[in-house]
Amino acid sequence: MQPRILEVRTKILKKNDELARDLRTRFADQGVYVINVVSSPGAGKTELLTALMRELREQGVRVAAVVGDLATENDAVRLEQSGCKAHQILTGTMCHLEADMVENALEDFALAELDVVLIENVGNIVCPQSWDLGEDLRMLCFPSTEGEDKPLKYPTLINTCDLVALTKMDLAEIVEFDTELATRNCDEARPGVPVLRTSGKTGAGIPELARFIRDRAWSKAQVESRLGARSA
Ligand SMILES: Nc1nc2c(ncn2[C@@H]2O[C@H](COP(=O)(O)OP(=O)(O)OP(=O)(O)O)[C@@H](O)[C@H]2O)c(=O)[nH]1
Ligand SMILES: [Mg+2]
Repeated sequence: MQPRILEVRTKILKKNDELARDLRTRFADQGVYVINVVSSPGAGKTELLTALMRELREQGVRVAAVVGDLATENDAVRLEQSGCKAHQILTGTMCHLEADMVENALEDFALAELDVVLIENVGNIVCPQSWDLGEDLRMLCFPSTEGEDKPLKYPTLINTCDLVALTKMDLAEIVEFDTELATRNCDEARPGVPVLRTSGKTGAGIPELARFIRDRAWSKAQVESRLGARSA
């Protein structure tokens, strides 16, 4: 039975990869920069993204969010407190988002009128890693409250990430989080990955994170418009 199960999984992943590739092309055509935000449950994704969207909006970046949860609209409601639009995806029993769910959710948005789309994935430290959503950047939220060794114990997700946001840094001292060791562990699991220190509660590190994203979004838009001009 085992080989048959693997065969089916391969087919589903292939279909997802094809759709993700189409989404990536669409995002490039529309000049929108897309970030897939992953973490364990409760790592502070929604808190961070709400603060981040507020900051990006104040900097003149047009941003919206898509968020996946098994149940409730809670996170979309919280994200909209930033003043930006958010769309909730309910996954039922699924522990990750898939490209077709994102594609359907995006029907709510005029992509050409956005600079950045943030996708808050379902809180899960393993499942989202093999599901490409067509994103430009995958960001792991790693909270101070989880302990420094988590990137080493659960390497699969960080292995696919381009950026780590250490979250809940306002609690670091209280829980005796060794930030230097955690940063070294991130680097061991994913050599060279940038690590930013943040707190959605206090706003620490949010301007730096917003700048990081804005710089990448602008450079993508410049490259795409140059390519567009060349092919026109
Ligand atoms: N002290 C502190 N608490 C935080 C911070 N960020 C989030 N929290 C708290 O941690 C809990 C979980 O935060 P969420 O933002 O809901 O985490 P999440 O990763 O979006 O959770 P799921 O979507 O359920 O996976 C909430 O009680 C937040 O108030 C932070 O920076 N500092
Ligand atoms: Mg959340």
